[in-house]
Amino acid sequence: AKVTDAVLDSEQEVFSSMNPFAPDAASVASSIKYHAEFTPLFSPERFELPKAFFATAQSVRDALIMNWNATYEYYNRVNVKQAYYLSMEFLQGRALSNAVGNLGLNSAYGDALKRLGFDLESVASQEPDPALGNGGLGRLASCFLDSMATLNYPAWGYGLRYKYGLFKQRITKDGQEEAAEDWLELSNPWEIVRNDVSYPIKFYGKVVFGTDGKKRWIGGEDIVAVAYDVPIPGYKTKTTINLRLWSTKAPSEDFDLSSYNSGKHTEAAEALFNAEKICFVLYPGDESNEGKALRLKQQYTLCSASLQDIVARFETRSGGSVNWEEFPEKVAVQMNDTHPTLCIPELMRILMDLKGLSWEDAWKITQRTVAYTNHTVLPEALEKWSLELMEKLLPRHVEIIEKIDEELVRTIVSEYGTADPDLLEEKLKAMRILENVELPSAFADVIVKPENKPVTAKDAQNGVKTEQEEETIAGEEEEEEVIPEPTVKPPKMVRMANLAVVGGHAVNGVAEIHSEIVKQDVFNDFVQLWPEKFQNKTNGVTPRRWIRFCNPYLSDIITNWIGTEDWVLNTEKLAELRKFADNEDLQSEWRAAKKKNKLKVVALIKERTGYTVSPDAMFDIQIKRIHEYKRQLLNILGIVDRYKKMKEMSASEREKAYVPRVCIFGGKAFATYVQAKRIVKFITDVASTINHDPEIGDLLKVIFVPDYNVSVAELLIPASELSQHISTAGMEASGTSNMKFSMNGCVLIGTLDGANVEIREEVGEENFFLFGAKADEIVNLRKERAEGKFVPDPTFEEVKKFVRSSVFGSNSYDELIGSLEGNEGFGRADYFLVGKDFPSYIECQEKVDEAYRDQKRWTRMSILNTAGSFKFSSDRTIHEYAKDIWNIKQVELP
Ligand code: T68
Repeated sequence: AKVTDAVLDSEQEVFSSMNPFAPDAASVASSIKYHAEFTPLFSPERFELPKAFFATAQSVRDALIMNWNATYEYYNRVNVKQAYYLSMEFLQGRALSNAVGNLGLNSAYGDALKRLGFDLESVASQEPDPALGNGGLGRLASCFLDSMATLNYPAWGYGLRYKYGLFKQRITKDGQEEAAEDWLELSNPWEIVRNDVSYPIKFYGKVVFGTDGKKRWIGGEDIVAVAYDVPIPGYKTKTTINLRLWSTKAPSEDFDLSSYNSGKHTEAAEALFNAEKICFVLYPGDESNEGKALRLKQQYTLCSASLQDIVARFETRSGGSVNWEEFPEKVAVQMNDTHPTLCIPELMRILMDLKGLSWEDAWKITQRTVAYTNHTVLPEALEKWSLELMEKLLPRHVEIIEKIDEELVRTIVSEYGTADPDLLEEKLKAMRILENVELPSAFADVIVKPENKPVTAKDAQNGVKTEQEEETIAGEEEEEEVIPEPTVKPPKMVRMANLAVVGGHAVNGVAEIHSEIVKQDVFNDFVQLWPEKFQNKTNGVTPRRWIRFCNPYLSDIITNWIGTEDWVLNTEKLAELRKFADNEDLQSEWRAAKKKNKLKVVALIKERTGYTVSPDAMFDIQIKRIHEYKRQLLNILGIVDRYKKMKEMSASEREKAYVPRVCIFGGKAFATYVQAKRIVKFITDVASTINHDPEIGDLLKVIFVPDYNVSVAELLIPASELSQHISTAGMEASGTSNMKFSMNGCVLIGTLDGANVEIREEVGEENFFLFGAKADEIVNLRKERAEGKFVPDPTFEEVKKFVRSSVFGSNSYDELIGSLEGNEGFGRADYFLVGKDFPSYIECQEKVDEAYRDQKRWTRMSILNTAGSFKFSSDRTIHEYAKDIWNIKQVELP
C-alpha cells in the first residue's frame, strides 16, 4: 500500500491555495535571506543556527500574518459569533515545525534551508520551548487552539505573557532546583506587539456614587495591559486565529522624573516595577500576602483586559447601534478552570457601571455568555480567595459578588424553605459563594432553631444587641473584668468555583467519570437546582502535533496502510488499521519505527543525564506533574521491588524472570510542594543506585529526565512502549498524555480513572493493563484504614523496609515512607492508597513482562491502541464545545 501520486498532487493543490506566496524553495530561501539581513537581531557578519531559526521563523510569520489578516477581515465583515478561551496557561510548545507543517510547507522550507547550508530539524530545535503553562490544563488550551483553527471555528485564546513562565528544573544531588526560565532572552519571533491595543486596569481605590447616581470605582493603582498577538495556523486551511497575551506596564506618566533626577532612582521607577512584576512568572509563590495579591492581580488583569477587548470588538462590529442583548449571540467566554472567574463580576461591572445596564439585564447577559470547565475534584485545589484581600484589591467586584451571593441565598431559601432549618443551614453552608460570612441582612433570621434562637434582623432594628455585641460593650465598659479568650474566627473567603457555577450557563467536567463525580459529589447541590447546566466534554489532543509532526515514521506507515493522509483530520480513519493488526509486514514496519524513535531518546538521555540505555529494552514512561495523587511513588516503589527481587536471584534467574526495562520519569514538582519534591529526590536516589549496579546492567535502568516540557514529550511519547497512568481512582480528572501515548502505539498501565476508562473502552480491555481499586471503593477503603482495619501486603512491608535500610543512600526517607503509614506527624495515613494498590500493581506489571516477551502480541496491542485512539482527537472535543456550549458555527474563508 503506497500513497498514490494523485493523493500527493491533490494535497499540494490544497496547500498552495492557502499559501499567499505559493512558495517554492527558491522564493522561501530568498525570504529567509531577506529576514536574516533586515531583521537585525544578530550581528551581520555571521549566519549561524540561531540566526537561521529567527530568519526562518520570521519568514513563516509573514505567511501567518497574511492569513491572520484575511481571517479577521472576514470575521469582522460577516460579524460571526466568536468563542473566547480564557486561560492562565497556554503550553504551546515550539511553533516552527508546527506552523510549517500546518501550512504544508515542509518540503519548500526543507529545500530552502538546505540551499542555505542548514537542515530544518536542527533549525527548528533552536527554538526555546515557551513555558507559559504547568501541565495538562495549559496543554489542553493549546490543543484546543489548534483544533479551533483547523476546523475553521471563529475563536480566540486570551492569556498572559509571562516574562519567565514556569521555572526551569535542574536536578542536583539534593533533588529538584528551580531557576528562572528566560524564554524571551533572544526575543520571540512569533509575537506581534499591538501598541494600539492596550487597556487600563485598576486595583485598590474605592467605590463612590457618580453624579448620575451610578456606582463608580475610582482612585487606586492604575496599570496598562498591552496586547501581544501570536498567530495560530490551522492545518490545511487558511484560517489563522489569534492567541492574545497581555503584558503589563505602568502608564508612561508614572515614571517620576524629578525623584529620578534628585538621585532617588529606585523610588522613581517603583510604579514601573509594580506594574511589570504582574507578568513576571506563572504561579508566583503565594505563601505570603504579597504573593497572594500578585496572583489575584494576574487573574484580574487577564479577565479585565480580555473583556474590555471583547466588549470593544462587539461595539465596533455593531457599527454604531449597540444592542447589548445581542452580546451573548456574538460572544461566548469559556473559563479554563476557576482562574478566570473574575470575568463574571468584571462583565457585570462593565455592563452596569460603564454601559448603564440594570442589574437584571447585566446578569442575564453575563450568564448567557460565560461557561466554566472544571479540571479537578481535589477539595484543596478548588480556589478560594480571602474576602479581606479581595475587598482591598477589587472593592467594586466584592460588592457585585455580595449581591450575587445574596441572590443565590434567595434562590436556596425559596428552593428549600425554612421548615427544616438544619437542611437549609446545610445547603447555605455548602452552596454560598461567601464562606464564613454572615447571611445578608434580609435573610438574617431565616434559620430559626428552637434551641438557639438568634437575634432577628427585626430585633436588630429595634436595638436588640447580639451576644457578641453585648460582650464587646461589656468589655469596653468594665476594663477590670476578665475578657473571655477571643475565639479565632474562620477567615471569610470567596469560593471561586461556586461563583463560576452560579454565574455561567454551563459547567463541564473533562472525562465521563470526572463529570459524574462533579455532578454526584463536588457540585451535587447545584445539580439539584440547575441540572441542565452540567455537561461532560471528554478532553482530546491534536493529532497534528501529537502524531503527524512528532512521529513522522509512524505517520508515514499509517498513511501508507490506510492509503490516505486524511486521518490527520478525520481520525476515525485510524480504525482501519485494525484489520492489519496481525499483518507481519505492518508489524515489522511498526517495530522498526518504534526503534528509530527509541534511538532518538537514547541520545536525549545520554545528553541530559549522562546515562547510557539500551534501545532494545522496554521503554516504560511516566511523565506528568509530580503529585501525590498521580502516584509516581507507586511506580518507583514497584521499581524498588523489582530491584530487590533481582538482587535476590542468580544472574540467569534474573534474565529469565524479567524483561529489560528503561523506566523513565519526567515532571516538575511545584516549588513549594515539599512532599512532591521528596518524591523527585527519592526517584533520583533510586536511579543512581540501580544504574550503577554492575549486576543489573541493562536489565533495569531508571532515568529522571530533567526539565520535562512539550518538546521532551514530543520525543518520549513516540518512543514509549508502556506508559503509566496510575492515579488513585477518582482523582485524575482526565489526563491527556494517556491519549497521546495510546495514539503513538503505546500500551497503557492504569487505574480506572479519568480518560483511562474511555481509552480502555475504545482500544479494548485486552490492550490495556488495568489494576487497582475503583473510584467508588475509595471512600470505604480510606475509612477502613483510619479504623486500623487495613492489613498491609507483606511485599509492601518488605519494600518499605528495604528502602529504610540505606540501600539508596544514608537517607531513611522517613517523611515519604511515613506518609504511607500515617505515622504521627506525617499527615494523612496513605491517603492515596499506595499500599492498598501495591500488590495488584506488581501483579499487573508481571503480566506486562509476559506480554512483552511475545513481540507479535505486543505489536498487535500497540497497533490496536493507535487504531482505537481516534475518539481522543481534540477536533471531536471542540465540535462538542461549539455545539453544546458556545453555539458557534464553522466559517470557511472565501
Ligand atoms: C489537569 N489540571 C488535570 N491543573 O489534572 C488533568 N490547577 O487530569 C486534566 O487532563 C487536565 O487538567 C486537562 O483537563 C491541571 O493541569 C493545573 O495545572 C493547575 C494549576 C494551577 C492551579 C490548579
